[in-house]
Amino acid sequence: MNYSWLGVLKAGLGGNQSWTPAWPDQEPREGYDVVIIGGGGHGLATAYYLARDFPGKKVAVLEKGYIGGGNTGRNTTIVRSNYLWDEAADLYEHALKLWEDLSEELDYNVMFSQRGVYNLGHSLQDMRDIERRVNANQLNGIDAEVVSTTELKQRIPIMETGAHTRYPVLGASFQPRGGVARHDAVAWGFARAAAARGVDIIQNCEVHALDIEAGRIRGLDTSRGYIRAGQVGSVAAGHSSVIAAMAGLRLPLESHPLQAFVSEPMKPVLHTVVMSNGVHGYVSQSDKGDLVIGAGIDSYSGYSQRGSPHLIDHAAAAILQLFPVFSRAKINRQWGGIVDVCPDACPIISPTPVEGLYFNCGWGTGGFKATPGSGHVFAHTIGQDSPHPLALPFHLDRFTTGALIDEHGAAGVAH
Ligand code: FAD
Ligand code: PYC
Repeated sequence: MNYSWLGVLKAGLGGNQSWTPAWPDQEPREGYDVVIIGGGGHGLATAYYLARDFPGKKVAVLEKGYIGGGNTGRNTTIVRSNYLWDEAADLYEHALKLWEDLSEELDYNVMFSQRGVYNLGHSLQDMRDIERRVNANQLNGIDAEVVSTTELKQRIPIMETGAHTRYPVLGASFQPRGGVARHDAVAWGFARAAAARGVDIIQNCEVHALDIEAGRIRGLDTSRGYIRAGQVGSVAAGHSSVIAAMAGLRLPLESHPLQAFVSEPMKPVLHTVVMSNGVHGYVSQSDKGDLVIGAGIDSYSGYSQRGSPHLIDHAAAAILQLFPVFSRAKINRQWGGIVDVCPDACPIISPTPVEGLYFNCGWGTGGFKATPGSGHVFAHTIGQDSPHPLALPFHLDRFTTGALIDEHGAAGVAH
């Protein structure tokens, strides 16, 4: 292919007829060894690692809309691994290590930018929690430091930290290796690399029912017909409870809208990511220049990918208290996604009582950062029919044994 500007111009004017698609648009086959429900980042990553690590298996991803059109394409792309408890820290750090080589692994630029993530403290209790979490992170070999207000002001001069403000900033945790990535590129990169290894990516294919016989999965009824399946992995984020109900299972999940918005693009002004759990807001600046701002979840449960405007209003007001310099920026777009929230703010990565049926869900407001790690451990869990050691603590059993992993503090977004 000719990549000169003239070549690109000619191809564009000719309707890009000479370009090969990044992944083929597949018709469903009669059956597969493994079917993944959900073409978000996690589903596509699972398919990629299955194809890479279990090359004998024929794998398909079924997506009811277009790939990345769920939370993957709606999230605010913050990546970090500074979780409190060992089990969660290990899982998210595994993902962060994979992020560091992901563009190379996929031969696709996912624009992973390690610009650092600050989590602000606004009260003495916030600061005690931050110190505890930073200590725990350091013990787990995760880069983390406590930053004083004076230091913060030097690093982010446009941030209002003073004691007279509505949200005085008493300090922060900082993870230098945290940052952001380009969300669609993550979906596209995994799709392209998975397809290159023989995975069928089937869009506009909604799963309507699961065919279960004698306690074992046999196949799926879809909007494009019946598909046989030896194993099925559900990675459907906000719709996980809907899929579980098809198998007669009830998962400990609530689906809530989570909203975000972007400003008009502007010149580079904020070179890092700033989050505040207390204020219920966070902000970063995309490579395109828009301020990317989000809030806590809407308090009601539901499946509308919209949410209610007062949360956006609240988040904008809070961010403006911290960054009065943004007060004249215009809001360009607002949207919502549906997140599936677990009682302990940790995911479920687990086999189920139905043989051959597995769930990967419950990432709530924070699953984007886990995408490669989640896909990797879920692929192992399905491929070996046995949980990956990093996935074991996130087994469904924990809701009966009581071995919950409470990550509400580190989840970073209020729920
Ligand atoms: P999705 O991308 O939602 O993929 C699931 C797919 O399943 C969807 O494409 C859906 O169409 C498909 N599906 C559902 N039902 C069916 C069916 N019956 N048949 C076929 N397909 C089906 N996380 C972070 O780590 N950092 C952040 O900064 C961050 N910000 C966020 C901001 C917002 C506004 C939102 C909404 C979420 C945010 N998250 C963040 C959370 C993160 O987006 C999710 O945890 C993560 O993207 C989940 O990925 P996924 O691949 O599991 O889900
Ligand atoms: O989990 O870091 C996170 C996050 C930031 C915004 C939404 N989720």
